Amino acid sequence: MTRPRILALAELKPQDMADRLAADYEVVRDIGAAADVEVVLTAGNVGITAAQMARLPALRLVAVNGVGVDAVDLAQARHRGIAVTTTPDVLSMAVAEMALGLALAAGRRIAEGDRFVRAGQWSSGGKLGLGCSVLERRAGILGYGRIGRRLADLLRGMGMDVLYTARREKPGAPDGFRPDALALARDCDLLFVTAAGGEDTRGLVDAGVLAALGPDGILVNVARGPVVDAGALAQALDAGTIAGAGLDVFDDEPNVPQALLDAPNCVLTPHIGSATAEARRAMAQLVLDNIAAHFAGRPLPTPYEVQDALPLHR
Ligand code: 8YV
Repeated sequence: MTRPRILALAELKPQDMADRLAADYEVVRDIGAAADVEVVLTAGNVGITAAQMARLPALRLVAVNGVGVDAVDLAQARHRGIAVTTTPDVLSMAVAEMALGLALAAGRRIAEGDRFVRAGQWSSGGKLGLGCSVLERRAGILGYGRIGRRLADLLRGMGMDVLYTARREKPGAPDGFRPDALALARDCDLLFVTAAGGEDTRGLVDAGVLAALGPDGILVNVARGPVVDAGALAQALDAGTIAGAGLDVFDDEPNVPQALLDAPNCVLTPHIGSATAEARRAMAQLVLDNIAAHFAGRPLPTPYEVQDALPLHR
């Protein structure tokens, strides 16, 4: 029996999940040889452009291995009636714990301390400056979607006061609402960015928001690089307008601006928020389930919900 052909613009991990994909489908990697394919596998940070879609006349499903759809041309998908699926919920804890880890690493100078020890500065009598407490401070969540709320649960469970901003106040939410990023930054010490990427959130964290966060403030971004104005952030770190930052995402991955590479009070990781074996296995399973449902003519298990794309208040 011939296996359906699918175009893979991204890979599945761990390897046994990629093997399962390859067992059930003929996996094509060259878009030039995919004019007949109905399904594209892509990732949150890879996506698919309108120009790529135009080369795929038979396309019916874009299966994203991730939750971000900012790199998918949604308008074109809608126009052509192409379904989009994502992998919600199963990665929320992984990304939330990454955000917490970055806050701890920045506030308690963990990465800096590691470099300090390895460079022999401790053994040669050096002293690392004081850090600041993380869990005894007030957290602000910018973007109260699935990941933001998972992070809020985690932080509240550890005794932190948590505030959030979102498109609108969520009735019954256990955390305090602020109407926009500026008001949130004014009232919190740790600002966690978990908002969706895309034009609506580009530059949401700007120089004004960083100034409002203040000289003891820490910024963590596990969402998308462009939500934070990287130039303003580099300046704020250099000038001491904020105390530190933890960044897992960047404008032009895998390239990181030199000013951030040079900032000692900035912890950098290579977009690994969802990169736990557990989360990646569950994500891959959802990708396989969505593709199988498409070919069987069944409802898609996790279609992307359009209301998730509404803009966040500025
Ligand atoms: C992954 C992500 O890096 O979910 C997203 O949108 O950016 C991340 O989880 C990526 O999608 C891995 O496939």
